[in-house]
Amino acid sequence: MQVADSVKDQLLRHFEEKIDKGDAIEPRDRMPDAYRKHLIRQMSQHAHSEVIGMQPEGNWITRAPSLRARQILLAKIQDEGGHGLYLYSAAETLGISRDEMIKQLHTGKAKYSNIFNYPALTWADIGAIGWLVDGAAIVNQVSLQRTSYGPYSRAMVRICKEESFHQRQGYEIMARMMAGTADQRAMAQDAMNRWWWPSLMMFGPHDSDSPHSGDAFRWKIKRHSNDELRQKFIDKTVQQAEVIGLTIPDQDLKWNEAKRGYDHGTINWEEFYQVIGGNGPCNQQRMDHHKQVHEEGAWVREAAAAYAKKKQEKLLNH
Ligand code: BYC
Repeated sequence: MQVADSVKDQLLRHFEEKIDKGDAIEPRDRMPDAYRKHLIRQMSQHAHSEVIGMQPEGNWITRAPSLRARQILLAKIQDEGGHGLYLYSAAETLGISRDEMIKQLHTGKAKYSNIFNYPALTWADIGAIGWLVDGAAIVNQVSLQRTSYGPYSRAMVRICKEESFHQRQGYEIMARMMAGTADQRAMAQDAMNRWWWPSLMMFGPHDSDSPHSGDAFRWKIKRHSNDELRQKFIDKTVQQAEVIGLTIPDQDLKWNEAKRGYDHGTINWEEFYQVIGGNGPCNQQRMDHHKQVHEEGAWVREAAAAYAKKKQEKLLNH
């Protein structure tokens, strides 16, 4: 028993040394169970967000205002599906199956980003999603490129390259609308007003109210705090809004020379907890749609699994 304990201690020390040195943890490395669970929670939620995030945008494919806009939107949505797949695969290296992750999503055990529970009401919303939502996601994901778990960090490198194109796609839509008619400008400002605050919530609760941050920093899963990343996003986005003439819907937003960043108004955390607790405007619709499509796609998964099995049998028989 003592011998077993000392081997366990040694393995744990080895894990901690790797973390301290800044080395990546790889799937075959010994890791504490809590580290594994923490990553499964975060990575599966991240994957679910990418896939559920296809819904509000998918709603606009047939209504995009030009063929060019439609092609770009279609490519962007396909990218999001791909991001979900990289992340599910990366999470599977931690010993959880994709089926189990989907089950956790369907039973409400696993969350997905608050932001995708809001409706995309106009074409300007597609601009706001690309510019603000992907813009917020990039700030978070650039930081996650240096997260301690190797497969997660490598997935982030590829995802960030694609997200920066998405952010520009959204900004281009907003810039064009702001250069258009009074109605188009009003539509862009209305989308800005509705998406700004939920985008700030994407970074999670304030550091003082973030229960997972302690472990996340200790294990170098997080490299920057929720508030640090939110601040970074606000500082870069305010300037982009000014350039195209959009107003940030926050009367308390003002430059703070001492911190060389913007101070902002109070975030409505009551709304955030309602939305992530299942009571946002579109939670029911998003989950119903995901469940229905998952059921309808069962035959595709079965066919793919049968094909893979046959191929493996063939290889073994040769
Ligand atoms: N939404 O202790 P905390 C995209 C939960 S998709 C919902 O700070 P943590 C795109 C949190 O899970 C990109 N829930 O947690 C796709 C926890 O509850 P649980 C999405 C949230 O993990 C398609 C509780 O609040 N990006 O870009 O240290 C089209 C306490 O929070 C949220 C990611 O997923 C939220 N926003 O920090 C367009 C990034 N925030 O789990 C675009 C990866 C917090 O105990 N995730 N909660 O039930 C992360 O970086 C971190 O998990 C977070 C939260 C910063 C989000």
